[in-house]
Amino acid sequence: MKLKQKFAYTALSCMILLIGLVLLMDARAQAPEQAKIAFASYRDGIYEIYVMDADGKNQHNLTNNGSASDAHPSWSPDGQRIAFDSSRDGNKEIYVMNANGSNQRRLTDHPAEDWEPSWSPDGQRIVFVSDRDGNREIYVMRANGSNQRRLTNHSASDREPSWSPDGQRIAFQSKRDGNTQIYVMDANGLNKRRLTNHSWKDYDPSWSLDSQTIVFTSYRDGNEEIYVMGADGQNERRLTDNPRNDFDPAWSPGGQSIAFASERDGDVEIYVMDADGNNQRRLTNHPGMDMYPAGFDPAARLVSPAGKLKTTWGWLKRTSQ
Ligand SMILES: [Ca+2]
Ligand SMILES: [Ca+2]
Ligand SMILES: [Ca+2]
Ligand SMILES: [Ca+2]
Repeated sequence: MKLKQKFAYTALSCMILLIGLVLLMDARAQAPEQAKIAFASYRDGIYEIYVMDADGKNQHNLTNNGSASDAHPSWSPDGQRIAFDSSRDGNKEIYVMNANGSNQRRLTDHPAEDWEPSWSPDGQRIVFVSDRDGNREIYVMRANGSNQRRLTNHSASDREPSWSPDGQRIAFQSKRDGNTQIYVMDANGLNKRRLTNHSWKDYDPSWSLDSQTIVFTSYRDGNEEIYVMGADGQNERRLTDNPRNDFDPAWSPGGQSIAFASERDGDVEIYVMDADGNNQRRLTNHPGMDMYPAGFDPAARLVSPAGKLKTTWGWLKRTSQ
């Protein structure tokens, strides 16, 4: 009897280990092996989600539905999936797809506009914008679309949420003090506070990997430029200096560079620069508008405080003991 129990226990352990390994291999099969940038492009006559290598090579269309606008890509922290918004059902909804464009499915289902998704660093939740309660507010839901609830509650427009990589805070832009400025709140929606205070608009916040710095767009110089500041709103400094618009900054998860959109060459293209603003270079070159870049770097996944693979390995280790 004891031997039988031991055999059953061993068989069960092996089975669980096998399932775990299959899940892990599946995760690795779907996540890109090298750094990628997803973005939205108008080159096909309507916005589609594209992906390219970090050096601009291998650009291809992931959504490819032709009839509706797909924009605002956001990578899951493990690189397996991309959340985005789409108007394919008549109004904007949040969708998710695998990193190769397969298995596109809807997460929200509301007659109001739902858009601008951003994944939590543990991969469990997605923060987004909706005007379902009469004006633009920030909402959060589980990554499968369940348990949707509101985090802001203000008559002014609240938009562009960005979850800090340490999971603690959500940066966003709000008009609540008259003009669009950058704010931050705890991940549960409490403790909202303003980070920028300028007579011209500041918007599009994106966090550095260490959650210490926020990159954003400002109109304070008479055209859009990219700025960075500390997570407390101190030490603002300009990274771009170009008479045309520079906007949509997105920190690469590896922390080495910042992708952004710029009109400096006539139409909107995706550019990248070092985190200090040096070495600005163009990645796309197409007469259609290319914007909303979002980076994924498999190297960053290993150092991420909420790295999903590490969790999986830990679980496997515990299970096999
Ligand atoms: Ca909707
Ligand atoms: Ca609001
Ligand atoms: Ca500029
Ligand atoms: Ca272009």
